[in-house]
Amino acid sequence: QSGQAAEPGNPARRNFMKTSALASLAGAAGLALAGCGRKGDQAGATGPAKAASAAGELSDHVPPGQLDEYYGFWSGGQSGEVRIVGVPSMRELMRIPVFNPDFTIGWGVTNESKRVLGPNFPPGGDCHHPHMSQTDGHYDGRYIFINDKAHTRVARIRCDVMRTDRITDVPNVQAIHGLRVQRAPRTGYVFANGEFLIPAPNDGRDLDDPKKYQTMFSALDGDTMEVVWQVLVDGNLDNTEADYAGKYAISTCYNSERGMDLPGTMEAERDWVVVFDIARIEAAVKKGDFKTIGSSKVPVLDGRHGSSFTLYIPIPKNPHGINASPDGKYVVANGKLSPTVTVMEWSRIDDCFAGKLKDPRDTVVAEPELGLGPLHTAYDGRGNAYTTLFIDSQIAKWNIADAIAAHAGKKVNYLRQKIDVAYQPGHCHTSMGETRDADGRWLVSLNKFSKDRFLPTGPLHPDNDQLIDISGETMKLVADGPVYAEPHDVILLHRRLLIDKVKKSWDRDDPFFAETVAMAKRHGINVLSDSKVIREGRKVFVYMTSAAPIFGMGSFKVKKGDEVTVVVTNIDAVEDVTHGFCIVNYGINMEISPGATASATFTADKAGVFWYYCTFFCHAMHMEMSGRMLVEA
Ligand code: CUK
Ligand code: CUA
Ligand code: CA
Repeated sequence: QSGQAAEPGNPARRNFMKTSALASLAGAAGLALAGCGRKGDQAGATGPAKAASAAGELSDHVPPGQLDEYYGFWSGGQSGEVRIVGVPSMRELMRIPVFNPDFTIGWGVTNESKRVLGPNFPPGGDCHHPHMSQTDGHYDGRYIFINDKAHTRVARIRCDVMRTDRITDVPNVQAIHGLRVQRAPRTGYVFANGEFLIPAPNDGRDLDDPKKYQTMFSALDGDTMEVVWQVLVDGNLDNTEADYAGKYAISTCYNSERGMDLPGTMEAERDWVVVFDIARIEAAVKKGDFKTIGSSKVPVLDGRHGSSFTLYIPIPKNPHGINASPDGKYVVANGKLSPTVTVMEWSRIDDCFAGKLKDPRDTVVAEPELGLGPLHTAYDGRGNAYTTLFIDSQIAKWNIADAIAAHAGKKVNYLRQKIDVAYQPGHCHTSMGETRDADGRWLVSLNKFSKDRFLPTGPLHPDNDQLIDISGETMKLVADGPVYAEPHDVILLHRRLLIDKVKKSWDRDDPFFAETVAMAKRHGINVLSDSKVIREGRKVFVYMTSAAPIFGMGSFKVKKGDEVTVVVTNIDAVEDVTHGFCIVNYGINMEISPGATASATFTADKAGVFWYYCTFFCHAMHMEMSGRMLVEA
């Protein structure tokens, strides 16, 4: 690839995008952005680097039959799902329904999925931040946790079967945005930010008294998925992060003003990050130093200014992302409306909690100016950081040690390079970059706008997730990856962490369908061999096997008005022979992969003949894999 490949699209279009983004931000509040100059360009590398990389350049080409080196787990935004994408090929491998109904596998249709979603699950979700469980700062391959901003929930995905297994409603708050996991000694806690300010309890009181609105930081137990404590904060909460020692969590706040509208959130020159001292919080919970709100039993601690277990560090202006460096030493808050990012040192946070610093700002060791709209920062494990600049449509590469030296007054240039991305990046993420194993090979820039980069698809454009080689001295754009709306964040992990842990068929004793199998047992059914109808009053249970190309039952009869539960067990032992079970005109479809049992319950409210058939192409005689449900009037 030539260096020219790094020059995206049409420069005039780029400038137009920047101007309009600036105008709308500034215009909304009648404010100009602070530090609007392009001083950040002093590295002289806004365009692609011309120098050839000393290291071999990386390619996105993965030949047919070859496996990708990395798993990428992409959040699906308001689609409510998570996607598995191979990196570097950027091929979508699988979708994992989480908060969204999905007719392909019957998520929201099957009883097994409804047990996870809850019986009256609300439609959809808005998931931003997927993070894998860790042990001592390394991915451990157990779970991926993800937030739902739309319905104030946190979900867990099992990585052995790539299926959502728990969803927890978080009480006392509204809209979970930031989400991270405890890195050490293990996950452990899952930290979740409540973003919006609401009355407590939110039952109709104090509607017109925003001074009484509040929000909280929540910790879930990653093993039980229970909310174990909450901490009331000043301001609101945006993104969150954890340290590498297991001592702290830290969240950005963009609304220290407690504004109820856009201008209101932009009044102050500085907002803050709030640091949570986990040991002190646990001690306070143990001591009973908490209250509960409404019908929730979750301990709520008061972590507002003056509390001994929180620390508020002023940060310019409406900070957004917060990212800990993989050496375990620093954490970076991204300024959004300030052209700066703020680097804090964890050991100084220790000192501040210990009363050894007189000003919380003394935890700050650098505040480099990078460009317009810094949102998120990623790391290469070689001392460099990569920050997305939303308004500039660039990634800025900068050196942490040099930024600290510059802050101390030395004449050094911490900026290494800026690369144009297309267009308007939100998150960026490096391979293994949120763990001690950051390997500095790939960076993905999750761009919110694709504009002119792809064939037109109607007024709704895909996002553009760009793959950038960071293995050498200079960043190189390698590939564009169009994606369906709207991934916010991604994690990239080496395949060695999962490739042997992922099951290729279901274990018969898997908890995901254990309740259904136990029900069969109560009915005297061996689901591996029996195809039988059991009637209990108006409830009818239809058990059948499936083995390519035949269901264990060619027809069954029920009466109009019966509540029917169909239970299908795939007894094909052959890897990849998945069956589906769809009843025509009845809204039922479910996927049954090898070794699985799946079930769905519905009311037979239409009399007549209704064919059921297999929806996954499983055999030469797949079309013939069908049967009849006979509903007597
Ligand atoms: S994000 Cu959720 S609003 Cu920067 Cu993680 Cu965009
Ligand atoms: Cu079974 Cu198609
Ligand atoms: Ca603010």
